[in-house]
Amino acid sequence: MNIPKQTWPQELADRYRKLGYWRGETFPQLLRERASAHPDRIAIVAGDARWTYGEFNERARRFGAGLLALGLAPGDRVLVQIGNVPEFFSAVFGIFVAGMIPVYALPAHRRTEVAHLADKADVRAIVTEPRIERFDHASMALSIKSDLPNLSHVIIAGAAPDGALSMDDVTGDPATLPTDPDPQSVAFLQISGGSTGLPKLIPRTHDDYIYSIRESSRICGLNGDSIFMATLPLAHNFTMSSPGTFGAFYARARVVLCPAPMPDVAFRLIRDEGVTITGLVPPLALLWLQAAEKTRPAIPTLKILQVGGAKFLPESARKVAPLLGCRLQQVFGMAEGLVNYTRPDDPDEIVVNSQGRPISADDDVLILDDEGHPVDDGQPGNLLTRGPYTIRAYYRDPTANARSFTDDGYYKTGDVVIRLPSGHLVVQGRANDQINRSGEKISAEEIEDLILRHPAVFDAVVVSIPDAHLGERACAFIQPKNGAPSAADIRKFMRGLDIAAFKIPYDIRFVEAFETTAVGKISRRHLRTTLRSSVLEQEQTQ
Ligand code: AMP
Ligand code: DBH
Repeated sequence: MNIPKQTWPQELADRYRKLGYWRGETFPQLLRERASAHPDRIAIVAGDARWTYGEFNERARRFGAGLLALGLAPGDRVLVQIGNVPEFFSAVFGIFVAGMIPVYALPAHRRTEVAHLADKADVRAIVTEPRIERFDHASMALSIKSDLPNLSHVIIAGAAPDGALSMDDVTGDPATLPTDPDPQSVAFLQISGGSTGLPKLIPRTHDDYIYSIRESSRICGLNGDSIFMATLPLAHNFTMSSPGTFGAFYARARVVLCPAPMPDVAFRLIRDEGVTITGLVPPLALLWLQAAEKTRPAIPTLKILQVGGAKFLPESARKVAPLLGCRLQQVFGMAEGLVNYTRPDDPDEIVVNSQGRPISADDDVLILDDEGHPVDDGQPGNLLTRGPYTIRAYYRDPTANARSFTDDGYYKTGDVVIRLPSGHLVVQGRANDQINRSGEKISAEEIEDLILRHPAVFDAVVVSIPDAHLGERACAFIQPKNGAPSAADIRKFMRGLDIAAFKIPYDIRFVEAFETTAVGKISRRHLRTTLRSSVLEQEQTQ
């Protein structure tokens, strides 16, 4: 029954409860209450499938009871790797009602990432689809299962190969389901892109996450008539919680699943389903704007287009209202907690130029220079934060915790921001070594470690470079040894490492040697800074 708890200091926990932030609500209760109050209201639309709140709850309960019937117990972790199909929700809420803890993997994750997450969270089962975008996820899950003795079941939303179970066959008697979990216990493990190593696990409690979705849906004006379209992957924290699908369920609204984020598909779905709000990463928002420049789409129901996950430049931000006929909302969030929104009644200049302000009056935001001194409004500094929905530690990761949290509980976001006098934040970039490729966070260190496995590589340094289409892209500098591999060799080798394809750098450059100091070794951060500047200078002179 090893249910992890996330701990804020007692006096803060008392304060958050007293102020009504934490209300003792849990995810099983959330779904049960909506299903009993509005059993026939449509909760989820996906293609021809329309699940009412009643049906959603029944499916989740049957699946949750099925997990118990397999011998899994409350507190067990279950990894979910499912694309934008409704089974994502019956799986996740089924795990919730069984008192178990979902661990989310992105569809793009491959064996290296999924095996790491499964091992780190010590999961008992993986729930996945047979294939997502032509990749055989079922076989991958079975192969991971053969390596992890505690991972006893692979469950497939769809037809199951030998050795796996079909989700439809994982059913049980809902009377066996446990009582609701402790609202302060961990509800699920979300994942972080991070700046070092493989993804880290983020323990979010019922109380803290439900506070963030409740306030997010209020800020975004969701109500029972709202129709939220999930355009980005469902497992992404933005799509899940800002206000996302969970915020929509909180507000008793409807969720429409978009099968592909391309403008033609999305515009048609917005029109056919009367979508009122959706969220995009900046490169997709640009694609929608380009399409709308050619042919103005007839999407009058769309009230809010949210853009977040990476910096949306003011030039593009300005075009949203005239071309799409809706209001822009900038969202700057992180799976670790803190989420900032521009508000519907903010002046246009703030909506275009800032990434929003925090959800809560109790979000403590510090903006510090490199020596740890607060900077004035208008000056860039490192963003640190703590508050009623920001974690105080990663799950089972003392090394990352020592690096990412201060002694007084602040999370060091790694973002460099400016605070405006109104409290809105303007994101300037990252202080640490992360590449934000279209909202997919890539750790420079992780890619370096992967490249270093190539037998002809002596050393590698990966830096982030601005990119017109992706926002940022990775550029890898490689110092070869014995022989001269080509960029194509390196990419082929990396594809063989079973990692998410978005991590393989296209831009690979070879160097004879890296700069060293008299002492012999130079800090990687310094090296990354100089290499990055050299690329920027080169690109400017071209
Ligand atoms: P993660 O910790 O993997 O959830 O990624 C969160 C990070 O994404 C933040 O710390 C920022 O670096 C980045 N991010 C999210 N939203 C925005 C935004 N609107 N503008 C700029 N960066 C963003
Ligand atoms: O990028 C993110 O992680 C993100 C962006 C917007 C996020 O977690 C969120 C909103 O909640």
